[in-house]
Amino acid sequence: MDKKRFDNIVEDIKKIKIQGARNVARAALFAYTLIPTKASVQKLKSLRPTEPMLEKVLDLADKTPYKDILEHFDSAQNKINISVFKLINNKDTIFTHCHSTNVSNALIYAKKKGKRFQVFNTETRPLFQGRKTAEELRKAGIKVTMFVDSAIALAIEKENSKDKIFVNKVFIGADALLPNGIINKIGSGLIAELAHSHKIPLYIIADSWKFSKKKVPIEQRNLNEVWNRAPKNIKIQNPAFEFVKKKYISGIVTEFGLMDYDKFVKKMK
Ligand code: RUB
Repeated sequence: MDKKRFDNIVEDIKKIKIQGARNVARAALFAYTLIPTKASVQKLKSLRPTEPMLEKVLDLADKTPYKDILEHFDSAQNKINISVFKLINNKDTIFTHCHSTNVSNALIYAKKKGKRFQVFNTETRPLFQGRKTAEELRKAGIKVTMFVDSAIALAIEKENSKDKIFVNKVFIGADALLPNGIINKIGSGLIAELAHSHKIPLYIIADSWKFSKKKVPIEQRNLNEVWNRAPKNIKIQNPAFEFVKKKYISGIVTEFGLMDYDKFVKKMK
């Protein structure tokens, strides 16, 4: 019974039914409680190689009570929500990419506490995590406009805006927080460069448990996600994530509040 539940979680993580650093770490931790062995830790860690938080949680799992780890996820999110609330102004248009629980929850909190803003987001090919974001935010009463990924420049560049609605903040999540920058969903690097060139501040919204001093590999995903049964002589690449240099990051919001990226790294070291 536990084996079946464990295997189902493994499959859901592999297929991105469970996605995002926080959800993956949480689900893997639960799976570990079903079969708490070293082999489980190895198996679970291998599912998403770009996830320091997954590693951290599984390393803690045999010496820290399950509920204490869960408590961290919630208390960090609550503190992040309060800092993001202060960062949002009425009438903001906030751009986001993919689906990040840290970002979505903070936006929903701000809306519930009375902030009036709208969100632009990307569909996020090939697996369309942007639809999940759009649905969650819409359900919470936030106005959402979704763009195809290749319209990123049009969505962000002021001179392209027909309706004179300008993105004035970019919020993205993170899979890994590294000394020189962050890793997040593929496309994040381009978004960061665009935001920088248009002087739109880019904020990283992430739990500090995603920090790592180690080299973090970029996960390459199954090519069928991009083109199922593609002709044999066409090469396809499907990198899941991308590095964003710290020079593009205006600030990072973690459970320690809003900080300059270098200050955050100093604190973590
Ligand atoms: C998800 C993604 C998210 C981060 C942060 O990628 O890049 O922005 O994981 O998410 P994928 P969270 O869908 O491939 O897992 O805030 O939920 O930890």
